[in-house]
Amino acid sequence: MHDTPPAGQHPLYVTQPDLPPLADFVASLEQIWDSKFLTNGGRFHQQLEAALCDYLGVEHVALFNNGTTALLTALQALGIEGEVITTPYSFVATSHALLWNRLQPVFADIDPLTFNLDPDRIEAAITPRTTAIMPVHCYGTPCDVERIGAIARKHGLKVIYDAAHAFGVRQDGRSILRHGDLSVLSFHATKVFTTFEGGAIVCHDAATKARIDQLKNFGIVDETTVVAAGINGKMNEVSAAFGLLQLGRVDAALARRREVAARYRRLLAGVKGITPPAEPGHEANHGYFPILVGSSYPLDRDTLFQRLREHGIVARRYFHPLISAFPMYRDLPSAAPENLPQAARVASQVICLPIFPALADEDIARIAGLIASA
Ligand code: T4K
Repeated sequence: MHDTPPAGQHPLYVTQPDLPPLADFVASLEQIWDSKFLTNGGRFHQQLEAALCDYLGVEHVALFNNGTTALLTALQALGIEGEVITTPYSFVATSHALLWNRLQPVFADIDPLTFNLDPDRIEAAITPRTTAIMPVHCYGTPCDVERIGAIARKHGLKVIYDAAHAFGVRQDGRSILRHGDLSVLSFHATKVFTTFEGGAIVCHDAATKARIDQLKNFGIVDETTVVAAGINGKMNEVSAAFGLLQLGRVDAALARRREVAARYRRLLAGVKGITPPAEPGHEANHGYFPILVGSSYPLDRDTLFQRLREHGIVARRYFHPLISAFPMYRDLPSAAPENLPQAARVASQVICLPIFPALADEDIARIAGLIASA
């Protein structure tokens, strides 16, 4: 659709999946061919759910065909109604999942340091119609989960974390996914851990997992019983088998991402007007490397972005424009720019630099050099 690599050229994209050896994938495909079981909770699907519970350190994982259907289903599983407080600084799927469920997004501003929902602004946005909060661990940086949890308990609200960026993120030695009522992961090709397309809901009890499993399979309980208007959100066997191969590589991929981030930080330290992401105070996954281009930098953000493109560096302005600026949201009262000053400032300054395990040290130096020499 876009950003497809031109033949013979190798641009440096913002991300690139870390692929297992093709022969390993072919071996998995042979098993699928032999079994003739392609989807609907087959062997690889079951193995991947168990392996992810183990790896992530969580109780229950329900696999999905992508993160967006997982978000849609998470909202259905908890019976969310009315208004949901969320962030304007995210990928559109976060708010689209609310609209698809006929829920009203209420945008609250972000914390300028973490780029995540500011708990003070959440509390100020609560009305009698509010039933839930849907924060995003943006770029994998943990939200202020303690304060969000306290606000939710005080006001009787559900919390669904959009954890699309937060695979493998840990805080105080434990998974960030254990917070909230549900957390939703994305395993899209651009993510730290991928199953081509894919996603998951993490939940804390067997009854909720059973409900989610029904909802992702048309609401079917058995051959003659359908209990809800569910969707088809199932992950297929090819994706699940690929996920198992990925899982075996993910620790090495995370380690290389950490090195890439550290190298960028060293090379960009002291470049006037450029703010690299804060040193993480948690076990990060380095899925993104967002820099802010401030007014003391010689070029404006979009000129630098263009200059990088001219050199074959396909960085991205995640998340500009804000979700609240898109036509289906901008007339909401909470979408008014004066309600979201921090999000607007960050969106006007951000560039996410290429970061992926195969990014070579020379390329990191070339990207940082271009930025430093403007
Ligand atoms: N919530 C949040 C917070 C999210 O960020 C996302 C997805 C979701 C929910 C929804 O989850 P999913 O339903 O997608 O599972 C990409 C991804 O498509 C999207 O998954 C992701 N967030 C978003 C932040 O980024 P685009 O439109 O920027 O993708 P695209 O095709 O421009 O790809 C970006 C770069 O990655 C390209 O320059 C090239 C490279 N690339 C891409 C693909 C598809 C590859 O190297 N290989 C590939 O296969 O949205």
